Amino acid sequence: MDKAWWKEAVVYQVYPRSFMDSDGDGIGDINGILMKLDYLQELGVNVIWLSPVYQSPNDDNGYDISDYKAIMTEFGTMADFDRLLKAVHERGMKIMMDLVVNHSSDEHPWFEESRSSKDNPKRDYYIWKPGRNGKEPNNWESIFKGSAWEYDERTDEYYLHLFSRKQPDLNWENPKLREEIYSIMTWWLNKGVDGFRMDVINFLSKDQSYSDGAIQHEKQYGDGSPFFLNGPRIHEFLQEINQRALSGHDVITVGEMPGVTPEEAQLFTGKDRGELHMVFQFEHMDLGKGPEGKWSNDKWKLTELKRILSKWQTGLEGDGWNSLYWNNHDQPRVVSRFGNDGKYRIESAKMLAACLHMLQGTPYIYQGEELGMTNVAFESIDEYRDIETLNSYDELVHSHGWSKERMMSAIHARSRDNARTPIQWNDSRNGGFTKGTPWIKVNPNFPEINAEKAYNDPNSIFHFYKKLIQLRKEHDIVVYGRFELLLPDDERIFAYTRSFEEEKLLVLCNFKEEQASYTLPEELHAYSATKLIGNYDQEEEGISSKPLQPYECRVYHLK
Ligand code: TEU
Repeated sequence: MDKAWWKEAVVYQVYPRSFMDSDGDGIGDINGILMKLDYLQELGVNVIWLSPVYQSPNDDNGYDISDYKAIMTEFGTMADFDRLLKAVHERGMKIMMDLVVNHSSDEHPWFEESRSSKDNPKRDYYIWKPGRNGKEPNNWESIFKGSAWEYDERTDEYYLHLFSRKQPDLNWENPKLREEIYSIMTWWLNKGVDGFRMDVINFLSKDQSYSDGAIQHEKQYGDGSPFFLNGPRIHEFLQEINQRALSGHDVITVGEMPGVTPEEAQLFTGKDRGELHMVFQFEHMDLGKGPEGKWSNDKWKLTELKRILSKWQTGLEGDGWNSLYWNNHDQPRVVSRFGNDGKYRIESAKMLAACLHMLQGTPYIYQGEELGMTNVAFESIDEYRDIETLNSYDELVHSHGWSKERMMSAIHARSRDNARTPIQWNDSRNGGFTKGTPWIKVNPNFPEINAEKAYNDPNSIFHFYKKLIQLRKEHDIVVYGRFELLLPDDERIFAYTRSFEEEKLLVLCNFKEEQASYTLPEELHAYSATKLIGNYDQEEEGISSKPLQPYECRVYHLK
């Protein structure tokens, strides 16, 4: 297995709007991140992934960019950014930027030109089509609900927007547009940024037929994804991004890829392919999806979660590389989703952390995960800010007849705003996030769950994460060991080994509130075992035969 710094790294995702507000306007900012660098350094993370900080009208909180070379006014200035980059580098850490180039904002000057006339030189920077019988060019649904096409009367054509109508898709078929993107990337690389997380990067290449998608469950719109997920030219575009922008820079790259399989990911991340280091796959995040997508919030089974994660572990072994994540700014809080955010919040948050960080791949921590922050349950839809949540409420309650109660309970489980409430720094007003009025309310559990409290408690989730990160630095096996699943049919325990040279790791995680006993393969008992980390204290020699306590995890080093 080839060694690489980005395999050994731990990445921490900052969602700047909700991280720390330095100036009292209620919105997190770059100077706020600067104030918390000591905290991140103490945790031990190597790379900070910044969700978008570019100029944006914030229809989708910065994922709609109107100027790729300017900092969002609410977040600060380019001088603030330069200071942040310098301070991060001085601490031996790196910054990964969010690259959102499947679409821009409709307020980007390119789009303003593009929509102005059919013969404008920038017309083909975006995807324009004439209507079909006075309606949209095809039946595709936008990921944020409604049609994926918006009519523009100025030129009597429709433009494609896979996300909101304020996020028109860029036309990657146009070589001039591609050159613009490479020059933006080069501009940031020359500033010294250390990598890119590439937003929905497997959506770039659209099948040029723009055919109708299949309609499921008597829906109004069709599913266009077969025509834009991993489209015909996607590998060519990624290789070109490398040749024209990334080559010669020792940076980290990860592509966000809904709908990707391990076979495709192998092509995206294979070491001789010149595409990406790793991808964010979504199969484990899609557990519980039903007829109404994520809002169905169906039950999930541990055997399914294990099957998916093991398939990815073995599928990319040796050549590709995995990213490891439980949550991000689009997903519910993991302790509420796969753990227990009540009685066993601390135990289950630690168990989930160990379960993920001991897998093979580069781990990503989403801000607040290291504190065991939980989902939030605002009473009224008026307290929500996320465009996907608001549009879905509108559609399901107003057009599909869902009761408000049913929708609010789906929102409490699945809304993206679960991840976007401000970081709880201490038990002062607004959890210490802002001296003003926060742009979205703070989770009311901040007096109990906050960074100051966690920092002062050696048994906290924070210190557990710190130890996991430390173990990664001390043991090659944590980074490079080969994964093997144990007990595949067990609905309570996620158990696996990692193997590297003569050593093994044994990881045992109980996902349930009840005790769980287990029988391990005989050969494991032949090793001498030391416990590396666990979330219940019991120190004894060798692999314990005692049942696992509720949400207990144990990691043994076998030699
Ligand atoms: O997300 C892409 C994506 O497909 C997700 O939107 C996901 O399907 C959805 O959030 C599930 O609820 C990326 C960004 O991470 C997200 O924040 C942006 O809204 C989106 O792209 C558009 O840029």
